[in-house]
Amino acid sequence: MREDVLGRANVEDSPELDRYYNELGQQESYALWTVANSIEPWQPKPSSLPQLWSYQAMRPLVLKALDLVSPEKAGRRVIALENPGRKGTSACVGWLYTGLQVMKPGESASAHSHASSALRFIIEGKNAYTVVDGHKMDLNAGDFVITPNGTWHDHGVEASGETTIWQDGLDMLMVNQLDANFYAVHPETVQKSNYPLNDTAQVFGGPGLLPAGGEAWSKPYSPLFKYEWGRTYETLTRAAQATDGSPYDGIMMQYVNPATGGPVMKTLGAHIQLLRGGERTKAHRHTGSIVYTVAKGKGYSIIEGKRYDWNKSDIFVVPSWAWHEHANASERDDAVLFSFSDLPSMQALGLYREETFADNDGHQKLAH
Ligand code: GTQ
Repeated sequence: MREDVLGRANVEDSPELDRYYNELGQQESYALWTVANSIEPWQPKPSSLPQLWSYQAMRPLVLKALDLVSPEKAGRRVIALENPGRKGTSACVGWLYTGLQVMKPGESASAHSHASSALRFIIEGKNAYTVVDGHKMDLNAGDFVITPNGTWHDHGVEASGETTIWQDGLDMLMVNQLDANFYAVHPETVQKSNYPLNDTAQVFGGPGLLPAGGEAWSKPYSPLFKYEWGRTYETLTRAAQATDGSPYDGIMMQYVNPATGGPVMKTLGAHIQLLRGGERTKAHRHTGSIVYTVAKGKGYSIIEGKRYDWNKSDIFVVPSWAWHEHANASERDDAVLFSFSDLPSMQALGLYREETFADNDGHQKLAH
């Protein structure tokens, strides 16, 4: 890819150069100028495409897996979402992975750990649970839970519960890119739960309150593990009574590690945002890839000039540096978007950048 710009590679081909490139190839080397303009783009050029997965279309396919494979055989019974621009990479956007895991009452999936970090957002069901390093939590629709880097985790649905579908989000593809992943199977299939049910949420989940003194937390991830939907939604609606939030994000909250105020895990973060009735945000773009799940309501997002209409539990992705803006389709009811992202990685590595859309009162023109 030649570019006729001073400071960029612009070397014309010739038979002599072709012979030279062949010689270099034989020594496992190459001339930088043949690839420089591609490997040093002027700005991020994600091959991931914006994409929306309709829950209405995915749900029956996910439920079908219940009759086709057992969690014992599958390890995890998950239908994963792959970006159409990234076939073969297992990525839903950037180096993020997401999938819909389904379990019947009484089923469980065995305990393991990995160097990658995972999170889950419960889409539907009742009385599911996860055990993270011996801490057992019950999970219901709208709950958000983390299983950080290196922690043992297993999960299932209580016999008294209902078939549960949750969304898994992992950084494993990014960790694999860095050749840093490890995986281990727990010596016992199911971890013993050593603590009272929901203990970390009980101890660390107070509103603006943390245990004084003794119970300090020094691990590099949130001690809270679980963020319950009821309190999360209440927090959003209370904030909406007192602030207009951001013109780009509406009323947006970050799930944080209460011990630091920072993201829940080092690599992956998560947000929840409320769009009030009739609200339409302005467009912005930033580095970092985002996976959105519609937690409540209906609306649409415009991503790189194309409109994506969404309904409850739909999942859609915004690639890095893609313009995006959101709208609530209802004038009366609020809409809520859950999202997870690699923003903590971007920030930690000093790669975060953001830009607002200046023209047209902050709104993209729809491409036809
Ligand atoms: O539960 O840790 O969807 O390791 C994919 C890989 C979930 C998990 C997935 C995993 C997990």
